[in-house]
Amino acid sequence: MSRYNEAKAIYARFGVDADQALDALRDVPISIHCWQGDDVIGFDCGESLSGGIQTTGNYPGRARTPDELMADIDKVFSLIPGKKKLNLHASYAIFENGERVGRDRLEPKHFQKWIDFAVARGIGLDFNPTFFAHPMVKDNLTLSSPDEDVRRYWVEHGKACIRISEAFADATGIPCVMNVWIPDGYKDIPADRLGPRARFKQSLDEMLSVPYDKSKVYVTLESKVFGIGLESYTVGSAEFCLSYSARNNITPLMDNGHYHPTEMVSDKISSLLLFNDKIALHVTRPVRWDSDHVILFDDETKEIAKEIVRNDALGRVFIATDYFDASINRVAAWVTGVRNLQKALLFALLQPASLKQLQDSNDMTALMVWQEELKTAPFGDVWNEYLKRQNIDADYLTAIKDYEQKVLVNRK
Ligand code: RNT
Ligand code: ZN
Repeated sequence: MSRYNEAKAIYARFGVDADQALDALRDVPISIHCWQGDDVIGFDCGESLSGGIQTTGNYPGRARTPDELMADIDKVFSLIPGKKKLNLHASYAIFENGERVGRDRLEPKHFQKWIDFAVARGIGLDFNPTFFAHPMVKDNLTLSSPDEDVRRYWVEHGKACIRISEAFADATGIPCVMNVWIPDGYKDIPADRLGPRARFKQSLDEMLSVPYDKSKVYVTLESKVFGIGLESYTVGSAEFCLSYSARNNITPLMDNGHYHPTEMVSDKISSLLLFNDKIALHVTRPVRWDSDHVILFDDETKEIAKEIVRNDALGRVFIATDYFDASINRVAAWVTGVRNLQKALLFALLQPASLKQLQDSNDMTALMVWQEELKTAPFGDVWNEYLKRQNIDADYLTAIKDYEQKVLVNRK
């Protein structure tokens, strides 16, 4: 008997159909962030990263041009099983023939190369306005700025991005998730907490007043607890973003690096599912802060996946990755993180539905025993079978080392 068939028999004894789990996983799209390849720098203005987020490390091989980034993304995609989308930031606009426009003037044509890239690969595109690392970010403020010129500029940027998102959806035939995150905040204790939030609210209202097709573009709003250099006050707090999303029928986005360290996104998903048709996630790994380490196959990632799967919400949660590690091979970082997220989803799909009944009949003894037994069930054999069915090599390090030697080390 093959290892997979043996594993399948063991899972069957738990009441789990492993084949069904593999089929389900194949259809779960993961929106893979483009910004792991170049340390979140982008192509539009070459500013170094700011906005309270930080990439650390200087491992060789950072993608410096659109062609390099696209080549890296192709390498990454070739090593990841299942359904993918590509998640772009506005700062990845590609200007041609010496043309250069501000972020308030971006148009779909500035992303034509990305559209062609996605269409050729049959994948969808997601999008993010880039409200950071730009000279028009004044005093760490964008949409909440008291300077009307600054605020207007970023409102126009947001509007431009909605139009671009709709063009992405039209070109690919796949809805586009457009996520709004602003870094706005203060390092030290502000004298006015209401004003900036009122201006942010006003700016979002203005941005969202552009007509767009809500079946094509899903606008999401990402909250945060604090950023580096912005420790005392964050305009787009959890309460602000949840309330705004609920009132305005947009989708809340939770990044699991954006909460106090003992607060778990896995515990928040069920509440949001009760009050929203759709929710969105940025899956990352915070190490003591929003450090954006590579996603591991760790307890919280599994718990997040379980909350999506056992609440029957695979079709209601937009799952995206968001991490940036420059201290190791970036392609390896990318692939490892996405594969670990997919592993967590598979792990969740291999949990028996009957666990809920144990809880409801208050058999907490059996619940603990089964949950622990499941941890050492032959998960690896099922994962390897998934890779085999998807024609993906289980060993991805050899291919990456080879790519490093042939391509990445020459980027000096
Ligand atoms: C920052 C947010 C945001 C960014 C990306 C690059 O704390 O997580 O999502 O990481 O947009
Ligand atoms: Zn995020």
